[in-house]
Amino acid sequence: MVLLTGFDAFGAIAANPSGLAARALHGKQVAGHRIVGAVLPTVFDASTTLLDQLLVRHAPALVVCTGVAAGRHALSVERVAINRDDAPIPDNTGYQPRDRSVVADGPAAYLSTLPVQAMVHALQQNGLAAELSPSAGHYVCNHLFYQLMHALAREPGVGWRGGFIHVPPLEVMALEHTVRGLRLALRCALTVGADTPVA
Ligand code: PCA
Repeated sequence: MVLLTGFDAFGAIAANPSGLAARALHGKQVAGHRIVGAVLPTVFDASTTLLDQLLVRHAPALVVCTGVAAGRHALSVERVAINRDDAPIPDNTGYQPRDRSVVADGPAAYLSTLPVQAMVHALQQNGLAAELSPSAGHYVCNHLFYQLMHALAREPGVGWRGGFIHVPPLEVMALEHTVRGLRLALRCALTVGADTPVA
């Protein structure tokens, strides 16, 4: 199976397309794999705990975590998770870490192990707005992305490929396009071999 996570509502985001898309794709098949879609709370600690539980329970072949990013106009495949929490607003429990490590003794950053170039190319070929993104920010999404890559680095057998995609708000991209894009992204990550830059 493959694991696809999204987040719930937070801050000014009343309906989070990432969580809605994960729910819409739950139980669907992609490239011979069943999708387990999960909605995580927009909470630093609890999102990580739940992700760890899902990794242990499902041992997924592929993990793609997603969240919404205000101001983005394209499906944004993230390149890198950095070891820094610096929350511009509190999470859904009121916790607001400022300039703290995600993992105290962890490496400065992890690169996504998804075929990020091929995924952006596949999305664009299918008529969707898509881009490579150099930063997942400093809030709960980057935190979860870093924790995911840290877990996969410690236990490579759990799932070789993992990474993060930011999606635009619902006012910018209709949910059906986000859902279609995430399914295409999963298919690409399951079927392409080594990633290569696409001209
Ligand atoms: N987006 C936030 C956290 C939850 C979400 O969907 C972020 O970009 O960090």
